[in-house]
Amino acid sequence: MRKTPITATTGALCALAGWLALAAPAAAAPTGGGTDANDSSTITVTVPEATKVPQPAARTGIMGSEDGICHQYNNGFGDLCLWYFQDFGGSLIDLFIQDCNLSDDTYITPGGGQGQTVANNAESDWNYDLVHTARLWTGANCTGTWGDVAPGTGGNLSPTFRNNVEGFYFY
Ligand SMILES: [Ca+2]
Ligand SMILES: [Ca+2]
Repeated sequence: MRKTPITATTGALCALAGWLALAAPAAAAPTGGGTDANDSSTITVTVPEATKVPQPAARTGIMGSEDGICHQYNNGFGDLCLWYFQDFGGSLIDLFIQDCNLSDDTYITPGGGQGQTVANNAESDWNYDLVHTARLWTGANCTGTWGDVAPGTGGNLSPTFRNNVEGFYFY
């Protein structure tokens, strides 16, 4: 089942300072096997620019996570943002802390899908972390099939993962 795609060329997805023009094909999967979580198509829409802030230094606590803003910290750490629709469309959730159970999380920002459960409901993603890869899983508790989103990349989730991500962690 796919949600109805929308065109995502305008409109504030959240309170972001600006836009970063990135025509971003999915990067190759890192070494060590596995698959890329995103499809291979080139996305021509812009991805929201990260809100850059000078903290925190470690991925501990919950500062800046799930506040509706895609953060990137000055040490290169950042949120994994997931969108309800393809092409970074609809409501998003920003996740700074790994979460292998997205069934108790809901989309935050105004837009299509706001308030909906995140698990099995994401169609696009961007890893704002420039240091760590985000590994997405199709099953609860980070089980099933995994796919990676390399640092500073994202796009539309491939058919394997579209509306089929239940958890993730950074590594
Ligand atoms: Ca955030
Ligand atoms: Ca959760």
